[in-house]
Amino acid sequence: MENNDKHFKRYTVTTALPYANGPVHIGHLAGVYIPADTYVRYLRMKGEEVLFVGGSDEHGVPITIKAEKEGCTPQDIVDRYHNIIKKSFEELGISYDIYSRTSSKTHHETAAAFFKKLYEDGKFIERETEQFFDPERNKFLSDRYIIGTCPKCGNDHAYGDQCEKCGSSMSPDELINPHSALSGAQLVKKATKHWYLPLDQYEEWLRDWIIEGHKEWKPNVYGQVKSWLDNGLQPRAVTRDLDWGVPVPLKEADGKVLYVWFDAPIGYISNTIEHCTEKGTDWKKWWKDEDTKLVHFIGKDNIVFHCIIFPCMLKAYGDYIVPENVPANEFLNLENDKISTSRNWAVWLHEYLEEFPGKQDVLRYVLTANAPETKDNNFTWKDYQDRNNNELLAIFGNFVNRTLVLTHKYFEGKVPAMANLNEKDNAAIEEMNQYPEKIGHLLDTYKFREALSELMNLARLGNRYLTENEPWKQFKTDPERVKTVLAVSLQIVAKLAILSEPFLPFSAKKLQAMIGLNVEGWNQAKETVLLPEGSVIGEVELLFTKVEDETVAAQIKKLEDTKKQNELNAWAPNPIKPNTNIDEFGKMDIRVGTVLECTKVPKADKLLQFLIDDGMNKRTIVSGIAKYYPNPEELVGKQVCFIANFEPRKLKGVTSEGMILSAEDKDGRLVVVTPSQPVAPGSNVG
Ligand code: B3M
Ligand code: ZN
Repeated sequence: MENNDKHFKRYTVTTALPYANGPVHIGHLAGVYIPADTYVRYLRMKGEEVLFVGGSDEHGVPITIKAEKEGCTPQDIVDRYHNIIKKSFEELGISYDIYSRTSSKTHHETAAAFFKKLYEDGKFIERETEQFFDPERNKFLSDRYIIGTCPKCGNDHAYGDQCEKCGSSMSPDELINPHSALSGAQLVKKATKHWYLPLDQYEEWLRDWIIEGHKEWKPNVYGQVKSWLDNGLQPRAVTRDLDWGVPVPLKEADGKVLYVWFDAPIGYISNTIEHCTEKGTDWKKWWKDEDTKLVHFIGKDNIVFHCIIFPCMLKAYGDYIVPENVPANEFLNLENDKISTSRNWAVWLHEYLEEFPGKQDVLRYVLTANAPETKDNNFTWKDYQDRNNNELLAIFGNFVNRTLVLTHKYFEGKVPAMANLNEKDNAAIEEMNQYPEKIGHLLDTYKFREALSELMNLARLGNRYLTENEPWKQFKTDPERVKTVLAVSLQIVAKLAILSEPFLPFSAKKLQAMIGLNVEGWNQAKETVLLPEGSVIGEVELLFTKVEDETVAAQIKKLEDTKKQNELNAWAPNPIKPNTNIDEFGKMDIRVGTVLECTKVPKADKLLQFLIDDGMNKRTIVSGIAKYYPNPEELVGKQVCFIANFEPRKLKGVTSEGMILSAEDKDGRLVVVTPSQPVAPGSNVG
């Protein structure tokens, strides 16, 4: 069981290293970064020694694909997004001790040395396999660079690992006519050696450590690890034939790099080394001391890497500690649709910070209150507005503001003595004193949503107590009573100022300054009197402001525009037909005609009947575009292009002499083709 009673001397807390091929979005924040920061801030307030490590994951094929697409280098890509990510984390108050990156020299050295030690200790299996090779680019290709025809659905642009059209996952060997996405060349198979970590050899140890030893882990994590073990583990390749990554430190491994999921978790260690080197402190105590509690914050798609593969690497190495807990969250959806970087279906952190200045805590609050802790959850802008207006503003902000304003109004901002307490006062005091313990225990056990809800219950207690005692009605008749009520309320405000800091750091600091509270730590909140008689309350500012309907509407429109843009991007014109030639084309007699009449064909909701002046005669042509021209008379007088020598045919009793040319838009809408300027009816189109 987690050693809740074992007091660890220090904590190493890590967060999944986001791929530096795009910015971070609310799904990342809700899943990983906000709960981790809340946990770390709480630990620090308890006086614990904590190292909070983050960084960018800068290797892997998605980055090289993006670089190919943009015609730049992978380093350009990671430099761009590493800086965007790092800056936006800082602005949201994610309080890392270090946020570094895996393209750093320290990381390359650390990861290479880690591999070398396992290699020299004989921990790897070496295997030679046949892989697809691009003879034109003279390089092996990873699955994403191999394209071919999907054997399941015939999609001729399926990738070596997955067909995005039918969703089947596959190996490149299953693709029909596999060829290179880079050069288009037919691929050849070539032998190549790779090094494998024999995960199967660690099954018993993993079972003992996790299945027996950590039954307290979150069910979604524990369950996934158990099913991986029940299915049996296979040796896992830890090297790749790629040129972007940490080079494999072996002479025989030219042109090979460490598999990104081998090097990335070592990034936690190399970033620690980088930090401690800078500070002149010992890094090993954070990773090689049993008195250190290691906690990984990740999303559910990273469970196998953090609960099986990386621990096996650490175990194989020998003297590393392994995580005490991995409280992985599930996924957050956006407006009931999966968040997607490629479809730009996201609320990007850097854009939010720009569009909602000063509202970092609102986002932290909403994403904690709505966190996908046990199941996937959904973010909507309406919920964002409601939680801000009906919870932060109406409960927390309103209680604080009324208490402070009334203290200024009746007592010149001086805190009255907490005296003449009646039964109800004592009940409120007893209840308020329970919250530090209650919230602390929930945070210790990674229940952030529940912890935040208890914080709001403390604010509700304050609101209820103030409203029930109505000091604004009693000041004239019983000022002593008002002194007591405000004194008690001010102690609740002070508790909120301390206990809210892990969740709402910006508002907490602002409130602490307003009430002149010097926060010494979490346990200080257990004291009944935090603001003694005579302390002075400073100038009162609003902690939260209303989120207006227009603000939410603008964000929803932004998403709708994204959806429309995606449909446009997703739509591709039909493939060009086989070549024709001038002779073939010459058989078509295409003319311009002027519309004399245009009416619906009776009992045929799709058909319009045109009377066309073709420069020689008047001819009737029927066309299936009625759905797109609800007021067909609007076409009278316009000029259209039509095929004059099209075989006449009877449609719904009307003889049609020709075909009117229409363009079919991406959503199937038909639009008649007209000359850009008026020409004589009968003019040839060529
Ligand atoms: N770069 C991010 C992800 O899978 C991955 C995490 C690495 S943590 C060492 O979303
Ligand atoms: Zn398919």
